[in-house]
Amino acid sequence: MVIQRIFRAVIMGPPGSGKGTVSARIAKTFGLKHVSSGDILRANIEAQTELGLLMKSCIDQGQLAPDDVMSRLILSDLRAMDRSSWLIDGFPRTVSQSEALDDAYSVDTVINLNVPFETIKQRLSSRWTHLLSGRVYNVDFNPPKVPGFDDVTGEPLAQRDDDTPETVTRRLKAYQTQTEPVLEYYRSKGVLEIFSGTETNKIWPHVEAFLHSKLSPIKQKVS
Ligand code: G5P
Ligand code: MG
Repeated sequence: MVIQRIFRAVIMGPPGSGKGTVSARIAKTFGLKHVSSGDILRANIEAQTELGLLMKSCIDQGQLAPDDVMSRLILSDLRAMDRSSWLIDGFPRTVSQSEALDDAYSVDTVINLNVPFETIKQRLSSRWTHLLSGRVYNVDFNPPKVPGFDDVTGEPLAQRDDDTPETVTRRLKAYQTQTEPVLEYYRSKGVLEIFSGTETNKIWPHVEAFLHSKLSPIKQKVS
């Protein structure tokens, strides 16, 4: 079965709340294209592009990249997939970015993962990432088949430079001051759906059931 009409969604939540993990499940189950602003920035850093070199110190320090840079970057990616249904992860992150997105597209739903900060701090210290693809692992939750190596490419995994405890604290602060107001923005538009919990495997069935009410799945349920 295919999705009948174009569906545009945003996934929000604090750093480490499971946006990437849940997005991968949504993409697999419902066929939405997953656009992750952080993955795009890290791929640019890995490839040492001009953008990557400019944004690296900002990201490593746990600060947000400038609104105009981010809005241009993501909107140009979205324009290239005008006929697809998509799910954006990590954008918008400020009210100004939300307005830029709104000017170009109408968002059908905003999924917010509401996970306590204490849970997040524990998770991020044990996250390992395949930086080029954005695939994430966790030594306790979803370890790679071979420790230290990506399941798909066999390439080595790395810890993100912004996953140190000090930088995680700064990222959580930036989330509270700059990103939480975006939740109110979407609540007032009537498109915000909140999913609370401390375990992705318990949150996921609720997200999946909610999306089932709006979309046709393309595949069997993921475990
Ligand atoms: P990112 O890349 O968007 P964040 O900080 O928003 O980064 P992050 O860290 O990528 O979010 P996530 O995607 O929400 O986290 O979470 P995840 O990776 O799926 O899960 C976190 C860990 O927990 C993983 O190891 C996972 O396996 C594990 N896990 C998941 N569920 C469970 C569970 O139930 N139990 C356990 N034990 N573990 C679990 O942005 C990075 C930077 O880029 C810039 C900013 O500088 C930002 O800080 N940036 C922007 N700047 C301005 N505007 C924007 N729009 C920007 N977008 C990015
Ligand atoms: Mg992520």
